[in-house]
Amino acid sequence: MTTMHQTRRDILKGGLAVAGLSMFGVPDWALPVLAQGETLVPFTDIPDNVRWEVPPDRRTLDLRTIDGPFTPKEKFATTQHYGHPDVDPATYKLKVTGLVNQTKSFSLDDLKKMGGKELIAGFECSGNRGPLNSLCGNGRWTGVPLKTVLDAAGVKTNAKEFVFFGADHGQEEIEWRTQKFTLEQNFGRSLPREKALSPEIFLAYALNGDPLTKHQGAPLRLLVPGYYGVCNVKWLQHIHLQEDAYLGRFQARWYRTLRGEMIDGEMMWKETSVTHMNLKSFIARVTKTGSQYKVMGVVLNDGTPIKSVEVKVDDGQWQMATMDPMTKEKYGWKFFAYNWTGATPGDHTLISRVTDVNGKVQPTAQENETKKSFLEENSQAPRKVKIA
Ligand SMILES: Nc1nc2c(c(=O)[nH]1)N[C@H]1C(S)=C(S)[C@@H](COP(=O)(O)O)O[C@H]1N2
Ligand SMILES: [Mo]
Repeated sequence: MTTMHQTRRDILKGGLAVAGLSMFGVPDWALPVLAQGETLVPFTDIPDNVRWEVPPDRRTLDLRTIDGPFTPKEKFATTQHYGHPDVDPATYKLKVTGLVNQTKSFSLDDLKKMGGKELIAGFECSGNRGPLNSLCGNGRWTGVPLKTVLDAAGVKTNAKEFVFFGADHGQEEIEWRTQKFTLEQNFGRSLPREKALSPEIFLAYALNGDPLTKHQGAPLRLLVPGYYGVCNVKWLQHIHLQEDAYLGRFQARWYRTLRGEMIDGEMMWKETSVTHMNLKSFIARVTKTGSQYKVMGVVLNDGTPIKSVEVKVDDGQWQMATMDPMTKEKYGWKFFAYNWTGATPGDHTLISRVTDVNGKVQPTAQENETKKSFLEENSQAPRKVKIA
């Protein structure tokens, strides 16, 4: 509680002066920290054994502590497969090889000279799911567009697949028919040519104005805005351009979604690689000021503009929530708020759903039932609270 008040003061001191927004008739939830006299209504669905931090390298975001549009670096969720590699920024090089006119090697300074651009992007691990939805965040990243770097190397016309490797590596067992090979592999992900050369793909060296931390992939990481976390290769050290599809473990095997779809009256089972983020909203916290209850939540998607968010209490009607005017960036996460009137003592279930401008509605858990793996879990997610 104290830290939240602290944060509010810090934000106000820091000049993010949005406190005056109420002058323009915007509800004061626009600054999503606990105001004077505001208290958290307890969730009753948080597992007893929850661990927000698993040192040395894992951390999840407790949504109740969101205190502004950008997630501070020390709170940014972090996860990876091979632990944190040691990369010395002084000797660091980004190699660009394969189907380029000229093999290139860039130091961090070289990249900074080409950079200085900003990208605001929401972040979500494809394993992020309810009730806690704690593998997400929102960052203001500084760096250089990938295309600038690729243009410096010169992309050949037959380069179809762009593979991004981190400095982290491990022994992977690769099965082929009756054979098993154990081979050293670096973490790798790929993008098709058209996506890789689109202007928004980004190489970031800073988060919220500070150099990347080791957790966030220092000194350089890939960012594919609107795509799930796994696509954003940390400790990026090598980009390889090739003609053939890349089928590495984290591209083609681990980060796969198995989903049944009715096509022309028949169930088709599709296996797809995790790419763009699916339309999703979830409740972050419920607070109380006097007798007023407020529900605050988060929207994440692939950048398609949002039409509306609705909130439902128990078996009531869907009610329109208000979108936060401070969180409007195309790829950034967005906040919504709902004034919960008529809240009564006891246990309640709250749920939210978002609709985008194309009329796509966040699916119910039932509609997502033919999705067999837990990745890309974007169903409407209930939260349980108890009012004293
Ligand atoms: N090099 C490397 N990059 C990686 C990973 C990894 O294991 N190694 N994990 C990916 C996954 S699954 C996620 S969700 C994000 C996590 O990024 P964060 O720790 O900044 O939240 O990094 C992605 N990039
Ligand atoms: Mo992830």
